[in-house]
Amino acid sequence: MRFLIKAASFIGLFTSVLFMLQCERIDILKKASGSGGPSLDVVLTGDNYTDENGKSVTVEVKLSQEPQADVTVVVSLNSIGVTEATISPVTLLFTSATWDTASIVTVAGIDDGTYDGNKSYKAEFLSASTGDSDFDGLSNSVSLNNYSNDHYIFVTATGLTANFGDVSAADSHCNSAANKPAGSSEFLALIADGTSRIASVTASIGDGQVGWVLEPNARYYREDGAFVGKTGTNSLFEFPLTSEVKNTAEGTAYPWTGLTSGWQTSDTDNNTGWTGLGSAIRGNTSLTGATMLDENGSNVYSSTSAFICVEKP
Ligand SMILES: [Ca+2]
Ligand SMILES: [Ca+2]
Repeated sequence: MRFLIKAASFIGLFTSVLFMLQCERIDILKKASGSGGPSLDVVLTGDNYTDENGKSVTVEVKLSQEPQADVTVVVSLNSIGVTEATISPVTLLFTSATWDTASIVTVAGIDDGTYDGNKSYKAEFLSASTGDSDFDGLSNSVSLNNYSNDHYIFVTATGLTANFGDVSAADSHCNSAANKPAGSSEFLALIADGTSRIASVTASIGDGQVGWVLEPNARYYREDGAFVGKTGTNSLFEFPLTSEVKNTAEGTAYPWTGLTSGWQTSDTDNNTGWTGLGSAIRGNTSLTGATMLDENGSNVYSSTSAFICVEKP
């Protein structure tokens, strides 16, 4: 009798050990079916940046292995990202039939209307509400940049006579200006010379541009934060500007432009390269209409005058 009880206990123990080993084996098989175990696979297709004009990118998301139950993935942006972009859709569902079919997530930059520069942000992916514990809490992310469409614009506090030589000398004057906005990058002078810097051949169209200094679909700001105006797809300001280039405390400045109010290169003598001893066209930075480009008219070359300077991207 005692032998029979011992035998039964032994068989029971043996069955339990066998069951445990079998469970372990199933678990090992399950984890080994993917190359590195369960994970969220995310692949960024194309560029790794959006921009404030709405450029979008797509991310392909799928699971690394078949789940035992449906897996929901929550899609979001990090705290900087929510101010810089939109993301869609915000949830993804993977089943045993769709786990290896990539779901497409679209991220698009948004225009925040402030001078804030380029921003780094993340698109984040987190599995939740899964019926398969192996897929609970898996996360992944993609790093992106949102390129700004905003730039500084200012008028130099000092000037040059109109025989300063060429457009690069005017650019240098912008970049060495004591009143250049702090923390900004490189500036170009908003002038035309008819050869290396042309804004428009036909009035107000923006055709035939050469080395032109304004960006398309961009916003320009004064250092005091005032929004001066935006450009269209033709890289020309949409008039009237919201604010004058120079703030009222700075007073009026008449910068060399070499432009007509239609952005064409002025045919006044000095605009053939900014080397002559004749006269050249000046604008008026206190105006917001198209005449801000040429309102002060033709002035003798020796009138020391400022430049309007615009920031490169
Ligand atoms: Ca921004
Ligand atoms: Ca911005």
